[in-house]
Amino acid sequence: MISFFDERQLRHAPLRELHNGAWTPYAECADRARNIREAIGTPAPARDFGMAPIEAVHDADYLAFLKGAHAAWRAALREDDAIAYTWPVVRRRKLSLDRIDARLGQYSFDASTPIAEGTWDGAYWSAQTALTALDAVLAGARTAFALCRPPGHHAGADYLGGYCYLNNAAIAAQHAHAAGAGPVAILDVDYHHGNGTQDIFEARGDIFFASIHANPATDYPYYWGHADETGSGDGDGATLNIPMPRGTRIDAYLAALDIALARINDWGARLLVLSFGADTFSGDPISHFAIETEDFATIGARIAALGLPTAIIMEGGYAVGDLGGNVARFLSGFQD
Ligand code: Q9C
Ligand code: ZN
Repeated sequence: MISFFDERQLRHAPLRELHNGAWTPYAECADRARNIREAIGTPAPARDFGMAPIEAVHDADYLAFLKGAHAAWRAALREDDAIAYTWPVVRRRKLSLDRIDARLGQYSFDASTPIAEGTWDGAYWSAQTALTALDAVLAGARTAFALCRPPGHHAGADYLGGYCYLNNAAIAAQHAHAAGAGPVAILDVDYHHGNGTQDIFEARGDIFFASIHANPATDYPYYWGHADETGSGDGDGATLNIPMPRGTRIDAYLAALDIALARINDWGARLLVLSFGADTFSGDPISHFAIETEDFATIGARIAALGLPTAIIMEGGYAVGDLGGNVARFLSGFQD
C-alpha cells in the first residue's frame, strides 16, 4: 500500500502532559511515528496543499492562535510548553482576548495537549500528509495510508485537545467532498471517540460519521460519543456512535464493526476516510480493549471488504514498541 509521512511532523515534541493529576511523559511521542515508519517501509513525503484545505475546516481565529501560541507563551516569559489552566465552559463565545492564558482556554478542552515550539509545523505537515494520501485515492489508488502524527480526531473547528491540533481526517474528508468524490463517509476506529470530527460534521447530512470507541461513561473524552448522539438538523441520522465496554475482544468488536459498515454502505458512501487508532490494542498503556496484534489484520480486511476507495488516517496508539507491527498488520488486511 502506498503510504505517506513527512519528517517535519517530528518537530512536534511536547515534554509532558497532565495525566490523572500528575505530569507524565508525553504519550503521543515522536517515537510513535518512527516505529510505524520502520514497520511499513519507506513512506513518500507529503505534498504541500497550502492553507486553503485547512481553512475549509478550521476557523481563521483558531489557526492564528495555534500558529502564534508558543511564541506568545515565550513572550510572556513562560518556560517549556504552552498549556491552559482555565476554560470558558459557560457561554463560550468568540471573545478577542490578548492574554495567552485566556486564549489557551478559549481554544482547548483539556490539559493533555500542550503547544510546543514545533507544534504548528508538526500539525501542519500531519494535515498535508493526510491530504497527500487523500489525493492519491482521488487519483485512483484503492487505498493510501497517511502516517499522521500529531493525530487529529479530537480537534474541532476552533479547539485542540486529546493530543490533536488540526483534524486531519476532517480536512481530508472535506477536501474529498469539495473535489466531488462524495458521498464521503468517515469511520473512526480509534479507542477514543472522535469528538472533534463529530462536532465538525454533526449538523451536516453530506458527510457521514461513524465511530466505534470505549464507552465515554468510563473513558476519555467522557462528554461525547454516547449512543444517543445521532446528528442534528440537516445531519440528523448521519452520525452513528457505538460505545463498547472496557475489555472488548475481537468478536464483539467485529459485530459492532459490521453494524457501522452496513450503515455506511446503506447511506451510499462512495469514498471512505478511515480514522485508525491502534490504541484498541490489549497492550496499550492508556486504553482498555483486548484487541490482539493478529486481530488488526482481521479488522482491516473487514473494512476493505466494503470495497470503497479509502484514505487511512493514523490517529492514536501508545504501545510504542508494538505500534509499527500493529499498524502493519492492519494495513495488510487491505491487501494492496
Ligand atoms: N486520564 C488519541 O488517541 N488523555 N488521543 C487521557 C486520561 C488523553 C487520546 C487522560 C487521551 C487522548 C488521538
Ligand atoms: Zn485514541
